Amino acid sequence: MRSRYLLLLSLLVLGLTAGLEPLRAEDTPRRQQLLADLRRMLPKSTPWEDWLQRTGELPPDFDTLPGVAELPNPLRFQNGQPVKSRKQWRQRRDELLTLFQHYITGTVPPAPGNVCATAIREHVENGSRIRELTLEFGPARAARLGVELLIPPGKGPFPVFITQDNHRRWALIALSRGYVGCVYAGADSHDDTGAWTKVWPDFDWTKLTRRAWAASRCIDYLETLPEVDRTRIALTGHSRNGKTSLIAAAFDERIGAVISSSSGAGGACTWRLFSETEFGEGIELITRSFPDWLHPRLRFFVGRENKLPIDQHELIACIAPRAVLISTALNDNVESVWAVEQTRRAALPVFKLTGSADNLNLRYRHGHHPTDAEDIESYLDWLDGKFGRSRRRVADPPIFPTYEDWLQASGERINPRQFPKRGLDDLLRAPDGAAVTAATWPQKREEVLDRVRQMLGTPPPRASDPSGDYGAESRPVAVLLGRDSVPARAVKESLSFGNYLAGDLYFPTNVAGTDRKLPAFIWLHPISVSNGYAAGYRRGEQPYLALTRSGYAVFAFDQIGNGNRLEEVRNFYRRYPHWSLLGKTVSDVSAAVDALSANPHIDPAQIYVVGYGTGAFAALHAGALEPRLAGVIAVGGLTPLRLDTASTGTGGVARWSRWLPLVPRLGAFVGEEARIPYDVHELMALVAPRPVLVITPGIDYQSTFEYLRAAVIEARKMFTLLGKPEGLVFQRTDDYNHFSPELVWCLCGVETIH
Ligand code: GTR
Repeated sequence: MRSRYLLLLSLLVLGLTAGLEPLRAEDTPRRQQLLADLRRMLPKSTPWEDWLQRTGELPPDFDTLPGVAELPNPLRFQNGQPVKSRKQWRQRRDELLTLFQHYITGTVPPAPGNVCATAIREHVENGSRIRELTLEFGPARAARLGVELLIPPGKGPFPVFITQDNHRRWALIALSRGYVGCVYAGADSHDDTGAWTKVWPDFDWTKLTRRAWAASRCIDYLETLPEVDRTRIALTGHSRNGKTSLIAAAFDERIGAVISSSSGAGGACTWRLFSETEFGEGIELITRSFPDWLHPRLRFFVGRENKLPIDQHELIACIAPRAVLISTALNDNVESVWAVEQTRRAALPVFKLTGSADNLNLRYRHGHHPTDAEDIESYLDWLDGKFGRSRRRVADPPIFPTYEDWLQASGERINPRQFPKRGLDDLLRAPDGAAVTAATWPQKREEVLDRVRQMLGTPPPRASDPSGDYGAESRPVAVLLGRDSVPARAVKESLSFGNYLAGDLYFPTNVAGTDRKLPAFIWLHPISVSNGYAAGYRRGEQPYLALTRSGYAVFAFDQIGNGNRLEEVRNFYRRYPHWSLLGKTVSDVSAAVDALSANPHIDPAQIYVVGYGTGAFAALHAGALEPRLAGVIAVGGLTPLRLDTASTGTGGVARWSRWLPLVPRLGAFVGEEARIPYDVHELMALVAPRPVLVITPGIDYQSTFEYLRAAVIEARKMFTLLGKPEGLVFQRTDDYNHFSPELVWCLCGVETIH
């Protein structure tokens, strides 16, 4: 361990580390410009400004860093070479830990080697020994750490359950289960690690990293005790302490098992898949709200998560072959079930390579962020299994179906070669090659619609429903999902619509009791697993509330796989193997139109759909397929499908099909994108002449601006043909990809994009 730290350190000092961006003087003006842009886009963070000032650091020259939208393969060195053996994995692990220190955790000192216990006080309670002590270590033994041990009756050796100060009651449960509980002062409630920055001034480790390093110092001491079984040392912590625990386990191989309890962003959720785009905490929020938790350098990557040379699944991979339990609450805004399942999927190859495929487990609990005694008992059940104390295996299967699950459930094998190659230029050509006219468009339109429907799959029979109270979201569920309160001047009407779905209609108060009919928006949220239509994390007002305040009716519901409908996704493809999740969402939008059209406060001729991220993709499909929608607003994340090849760096059509099988049939066209039967410009044209507003953020790695512009230009030809050239509006924001408060205001007509 110690020698590893020294190795990492010397690599850093010598600047030989692979993958760190080269510093070239000629790039400086560009990097200064990048910083100026970031400063303009990001909300102010004084600690970050201070750090910039102090260090003179500039963002990396992003053009020199490869863009990887999907979770990077941990079994590939920075230089692109594959990791083929366990021995090579050891080298790769060193490389990863060095990169983590650079971008996330800061640098850590070598193990001090001189840990000793002082001020030991011990008493006995019901046969258990309660020992309080102070560890001293480091240069001149200047660093101190308060520790409490809860030692079961008997001689041992006992397995150990280490946790941070505020989880002392967890350690009591561990004691009851025959573990030595070790509680250390590395939490907000009691933190001895803050003073260490002065003891080791040459290291830029962050708060969570110091606390992680503190767990290792506990182990230095524990290893000297005869009561301790040093082969069975576990560490756990919740939330911020869950992040700490993962960092500790990644760096310290003496930790045999780690439970990441709702660790979220900077823990078991990756920056790529739990960013503001997924209504997750993301880099901007976490580095501003908690500026000392993680390295300030991370903030350079806001909106450019694809450029981060590492991601959190690789921190977990560094723990292999040791055991990891990722414990997650289904509706906890701090985390996301889909994100942790992707983390597991991407880290698993390392566990397989190191012969421990069964050691990366998931555990789910219902509800929100807190845990209770049963959760901790079950963490111990899991530990007992991993430490050979019981034969029980505690692990939950994933909830989200994968592309492979769909292949299996549907039995479909699509041969993309049977589909003709198409560009973006066939919109105005009839099947016989003739130019499409306004008169022949209805016929061509049907043909295009058929191709869209074919990809979304076969919908089951559907009948309409005017909506009603029975089945509406109850208040406890609304509280759980963070949408129980409504601002002044707005009212909320919860109702059940369509196939027994819960939706909420928000009105400005001044419409109640009048016969005014309002225009309405149907709000389509992005991937937002924990909280559905209400963003779990965001800066500023919830979009649906801002729209309501500006005078619109807004209808919001959770799309399948999100919020109150998270678990509905689990068996979807077993139930409807030839349909699609996106097809289901489009059908739910139609059901929402049924409900809104029957509502006395709504003008049925003015029902619009507004979507962000995956919601924007869904909104365009809904606009194309549901003629009663009056128009579409689509924000962020769009690239024409046929041009979205591996070279765009967006993640390609795999992100609609393989990461999350929204349209699984698209998955067959990965590598054969030119043969995809329909495309984004056709969806826009299908909405014409009804208005379409496409907004693309200036920094959006899931969207290729030039390609999207080409699609808009093509689609606009149809708007022109139908006499409404102004019906298709394309705007680019001077911002990174998030649904910012400023953007919402702009949609409301309050401010325009600068
Ligand atoms: C939140 C923070 C999360 C999580 C949590 C906690 O405020 O945004 O990342 O760590 O605190 O520690 O309880």
